Amino acid sequence: MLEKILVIGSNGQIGTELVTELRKNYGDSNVIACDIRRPDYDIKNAGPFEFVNVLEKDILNEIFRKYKPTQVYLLAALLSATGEQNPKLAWDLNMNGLLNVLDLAIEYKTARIYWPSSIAVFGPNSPKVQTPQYCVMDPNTVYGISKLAGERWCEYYFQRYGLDIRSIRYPGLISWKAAPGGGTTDYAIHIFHDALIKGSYKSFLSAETELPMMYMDDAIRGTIALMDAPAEKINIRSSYNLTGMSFTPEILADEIKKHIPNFTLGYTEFDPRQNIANSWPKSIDDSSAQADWGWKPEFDLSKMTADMLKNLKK
Ligand code: AKB
Repeated sequence: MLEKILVIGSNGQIGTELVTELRKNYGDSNVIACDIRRPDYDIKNAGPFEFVNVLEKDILNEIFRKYKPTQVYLLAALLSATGEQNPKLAWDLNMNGLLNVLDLAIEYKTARIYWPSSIAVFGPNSPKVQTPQYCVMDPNTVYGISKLAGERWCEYYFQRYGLDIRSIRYPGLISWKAAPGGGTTDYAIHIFHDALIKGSYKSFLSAETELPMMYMDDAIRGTIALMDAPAEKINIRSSYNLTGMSFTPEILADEIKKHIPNFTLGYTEFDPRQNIANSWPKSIDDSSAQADWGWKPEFDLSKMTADMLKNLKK
């Protein structure tokens, strides 16, 4: 079957890399990048681009009518830190954007939908270590609340309408191609830039704050693997736990020092993102993803650090 793929939120940290990879697999003209901002990267030259605000359902409807997509990746969202600055907007975008896409997917018989969830669905009373797929979930950020509600909607649309929707609970994503977009885990990207430019970094999270993380190459590979898996292998229609590694700012700094021996790590005064990080898991049990569709990360802390520094130096 000829695939037509919409990537909504194509200019963000994930979208930038996902569009490139999907275009390699399906052909440039079959992957339509959509965003509210003009693309900065190769995306605009390589294939089609549409200005779309996921909250403007009429315009979104026109895009569905024009392309009749077989797959949609909905990446447009406000993340944890920016969400706390504008909770109502975060709820509106994260929730109504999803419902708009789900409804249009039913109307236009879109075969498969991808929607990202996050470790932010867990909260202060969730188990912190090797957090299981199913446990207490009491998120206390608007981002986490919207992602947990979104997961429930995804499962509901699957059960009620048979919509083939697939999802991953991303940990912090580390990448060098596009800037991160207002998350709590962003320190793990800023630290690399500052290490190379200034030789030092001030972390807004404390030395011992351990969080689950993943290198973008693994995240893109995992996302496409989940979308390519046969439907009968997908036993979880809310969202799959997934992880690559876990570390603290101190452990990451020690790894960076292996490449930049004079690098020093300091800490800022208390930052509200610390409270968000404190409510999240330290590590994730992703055995369901491993068993159902063969998930296996390729990047650990040392391989990721070496690759980040090599690419950012360029
Ligand atoms: C964030 O920090 O908000 C995101 C996430 C973990 O979903 N990176």
